[in-house]
Amino acid sequence: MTDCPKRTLLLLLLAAWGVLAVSCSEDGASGHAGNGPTKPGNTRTVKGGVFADHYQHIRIEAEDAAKIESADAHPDVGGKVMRVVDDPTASGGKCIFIPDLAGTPFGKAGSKDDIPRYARAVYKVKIAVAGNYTFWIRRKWFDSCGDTLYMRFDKEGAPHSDAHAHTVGSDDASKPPRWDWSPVKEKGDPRQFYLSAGEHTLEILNREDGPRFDVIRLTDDPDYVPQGMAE
Ligand SMILES: [Ca+2]
Repeated sequence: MTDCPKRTLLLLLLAAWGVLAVSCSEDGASGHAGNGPTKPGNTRTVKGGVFADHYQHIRIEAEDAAKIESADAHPDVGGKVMRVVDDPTASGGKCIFIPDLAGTPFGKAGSKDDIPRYARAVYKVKIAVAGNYTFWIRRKWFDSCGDTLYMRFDKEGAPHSDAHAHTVGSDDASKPPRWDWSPVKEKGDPRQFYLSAGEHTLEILNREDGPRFDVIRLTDDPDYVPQGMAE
């Protein structure tokens, strides 16, 4: 019985620790505001224990664009330059596709089309926490003349390929082409875009013909590298 006060104190300390632990966990989980649910796979181990990842993670299915504005493709291809297609190898079973020879903003698709053909997919992105974000896109390039896209934030209405349009791609010569992730790069590293809290417009614009793109990821974790479908 002489142990009782000590035992009570121990229990109180354990209870306090439990409250603290739950508080930390909830705080970390609430940091995952974005356009899609974030799964527990984003937790990471740091010195002294395991903490919930406090970074922002936004995941967008490419085919869920707020709108796609596209010129008609070259008549030999038909349809639009940029279109949503079924693809069993894509996340959600769909991706956006720019067929080979459909057209480019430079007026060349192979050797038979000298008319500029513009296309873009537009996304509305809600940023909960201002910061420097990296942009990743799950894509399947076609060939060395079909392995780039443009992207830009908050420049809707600007000329198609102006200084605000960043090229993503030209980074994988795998044959056959494969699904993989590309960031916008700056000096070899993923480029960081400062995004204030609030809504932003993200555009993916055509540059070459042939690419498919499937999922977009934005994160303020500079070390994050998406794998697989990054669900
Ligand atoms: Ca998809």
